[in-house]
Amino acid sequence: MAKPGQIYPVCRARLHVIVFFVTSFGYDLSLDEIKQFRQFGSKTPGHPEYGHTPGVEVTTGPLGQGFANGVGMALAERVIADRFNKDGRTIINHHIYGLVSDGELMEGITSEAASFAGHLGLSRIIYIYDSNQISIEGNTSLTFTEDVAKRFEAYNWRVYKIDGHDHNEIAGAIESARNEKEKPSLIIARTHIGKGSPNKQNTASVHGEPLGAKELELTKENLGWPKSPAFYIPDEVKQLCQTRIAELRVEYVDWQSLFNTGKKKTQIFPRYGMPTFKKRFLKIWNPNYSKP
Ligand SMILES: Cc1ncc(C[n+]2csc(CCOP(=O)(O)OP(=O)(O)O)c2C)c(N)n1
Ligand SMILES: [Mg+2]
Repeated sequence: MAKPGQIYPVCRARLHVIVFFVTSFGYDLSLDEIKQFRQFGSKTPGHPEYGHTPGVEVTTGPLGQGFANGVGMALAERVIADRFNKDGRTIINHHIYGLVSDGELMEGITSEAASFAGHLGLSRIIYIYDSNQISIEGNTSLTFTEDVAKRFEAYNWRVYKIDGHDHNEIAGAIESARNEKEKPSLIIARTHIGKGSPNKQNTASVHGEPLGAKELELTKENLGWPKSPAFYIPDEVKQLCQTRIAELRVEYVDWQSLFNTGKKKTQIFPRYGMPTFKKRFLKIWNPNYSKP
């Protein structure tokens, strides 16, 4: 899962955590890439790229684009499931998770994509709205006072409201959303940007500026974290990742054998055959694509 709308405004600390997860799950992406954050040609760009960063299908930059990408991915899940899940084999069966922000929900593209997802009832979508009520210019009360829950209910979405810092509430809402069969889900999580920072919590400066050495120290003190190293990941988190990787390895092997069983029987993209489909599709998607 990545923040769909934008990778670039993610502050360095959060990006560090995302890169940690991507590297932990076996992708070839080092922490040094953070130093190239938002640089043209780097592996952590601030603009849309496809298949560029290991472990990341698409990067974005424009707010709302990731929200819409996720809707496309959810549509693909249903279309492909319809074609592949034959003869009692369920080989396509996944959810699309996303973290979306105030800025994203302000964008027009989000409304269009949300309306379409609600119309089709793409219930595999589970988006968590990081409702910190702070955007780049300050408090969202400056420009954004609509009732997001009512808007999404009107689009035919299931809406939940939770405290975004309460782990049990997060887990409970995700569980309910996973059981939802008719509508996409939006979990509105009330959060506080820069939580724990004594002087900067709930301020717009946390959005893009580093906290600064002094405030970082105060924040860590306040949270009861060690002051060094600067980028610190608790052992429990590392352990959790290791356990999950082991579980996913087993799931992956099981999935491969399910996929390979009866592969010949399942006609993939019967109109064109997969190679032709790929060739045509990739030509449109990437003009430099040259493989036959
Ligand atoms: C279409 C578009 N317009 C403007 C921007 C510039 N921009 C980057 S982040 C941001 C808003 C940040 O606030 P929010 O989305 O609430 O993120 P948070 O800081 O709360 O994580 C804006 C306006 C952009 N990236 N894309
Ligand atoms: Mg915000």
